Amino acid sequence: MTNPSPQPHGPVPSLRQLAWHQLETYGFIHFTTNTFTNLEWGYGDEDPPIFNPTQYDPQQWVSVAKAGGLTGLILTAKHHDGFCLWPSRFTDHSVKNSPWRSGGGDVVADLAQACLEGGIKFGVYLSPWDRHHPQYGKPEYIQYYRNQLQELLTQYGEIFEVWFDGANGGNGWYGGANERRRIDAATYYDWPNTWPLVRQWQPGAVMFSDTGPDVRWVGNEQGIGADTTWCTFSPAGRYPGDGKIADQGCGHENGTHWIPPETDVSIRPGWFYHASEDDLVKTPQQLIDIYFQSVGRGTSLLLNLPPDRRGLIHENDAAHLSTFKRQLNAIFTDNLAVSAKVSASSYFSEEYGAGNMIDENPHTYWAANPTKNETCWVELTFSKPQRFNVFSVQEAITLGQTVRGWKLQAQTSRGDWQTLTTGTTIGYKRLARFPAVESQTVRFTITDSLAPPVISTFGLFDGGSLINEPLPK
Ligand code: FUL
Repeated sequence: MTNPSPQPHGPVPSLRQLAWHQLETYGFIHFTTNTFTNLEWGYGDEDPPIFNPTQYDPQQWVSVAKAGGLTGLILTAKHHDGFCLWPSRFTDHSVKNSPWRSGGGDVVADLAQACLEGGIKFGVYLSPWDRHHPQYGKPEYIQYYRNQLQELLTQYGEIFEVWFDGANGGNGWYGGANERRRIDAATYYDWPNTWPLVRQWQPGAVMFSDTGPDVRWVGNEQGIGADTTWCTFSPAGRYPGDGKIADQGCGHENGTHWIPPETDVSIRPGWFYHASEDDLVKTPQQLIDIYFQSVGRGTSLLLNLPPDRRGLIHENDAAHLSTFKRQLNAIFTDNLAVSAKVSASSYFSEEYGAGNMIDENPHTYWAANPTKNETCWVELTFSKPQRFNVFSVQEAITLGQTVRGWKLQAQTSRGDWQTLTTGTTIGYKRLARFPAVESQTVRFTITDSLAPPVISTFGLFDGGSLINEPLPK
């Protein structure tokens, strides 16, 4: 007989989603003819010879990403303009016809290799909308799209994420037709028959689109997760590009599926490189704010780093990103909570005691076992007062997501309780910043949850002056 264990509540993540959650912060690489034409959306009539980077170095992209703490890179193998960064067998509109490496280059292969060597994950973006292809909008194009997907997912090793963009702007070159083509985004791409192909070719990859099936769009490109974020989401009747974005960020409490949000944002105003934006690279402080508002709200962060015309990540981007990471390390290196004595309102059994939250093992967790109407809390007591201004907490999401409300309090020297910060959901991770306090006793209360809470990690940190006043909610 095995001992009873806490049971899951509602939808739970698949193994591929669990692995994806743990990546937390990874990067986007937007690179194509747009880099050379100074556009954000190429029309589809670009001449392949304009793609000609002079100091192209994907290993530099990987080193910059790693210095910024990014755990993977997703490459725009083909953006809306249809130009392919690999020598696809199904089109001539690719690096094959660029003077770069005399037509023998393959950016997908090079970046896949650089990521492998650098020990980070590699993913691909293949734009469904193709403004170059003559058959775009007709049934034949869907086979072309799947053929290309097959090339990308079978020729370049392990892929961690496949990114399906929901954008469909209408007009384009389309083989010289120069017209506006409308598609019915609900049916045209026939996603229900494409997704199983991805599963077959890359069983470990998560698929992103506005609505999943594995990861959903957060609903904005500013780097801001919703203050209340449910990983649960009900996708029925929705499709990528349907324009229903109001609840993308928050998801659905009691949603039918586990489809967590990903927050995508560029380090610059544009997704592609423009020299005019060299002085508009987000500052380390802006990146820290983005981190707290994305990863800190239970989403993953997909941060775009666009290579320039040399084929390098610009010095400003590299410098801001590495400073951001140094500052993040300075904030999060020393978890004060691990030295506390911890007690809890209740626990499921000894095996699931509150000590599991501070044992630095994300796989163990505290499971509360409240009697009806009893509030769940944990209390941390230190041998001497501690100064802190940052808090982190994670739910044991292998059992689902249940917390609807929480508060963090510190006992003052007068013995009363000061509320430092409150919130709603937790999910994979919740971070909060507040004006620094010094206290010897801290209480974390779960004020509301769908089922008895299960908490896997808990942290208190002194971020010093790196932590500004909290942003308005
Ligand atoms: C959008 C696209 O239209 C942008 O160009 C960019 O690729 C962004 C990540 O997704 O939908």
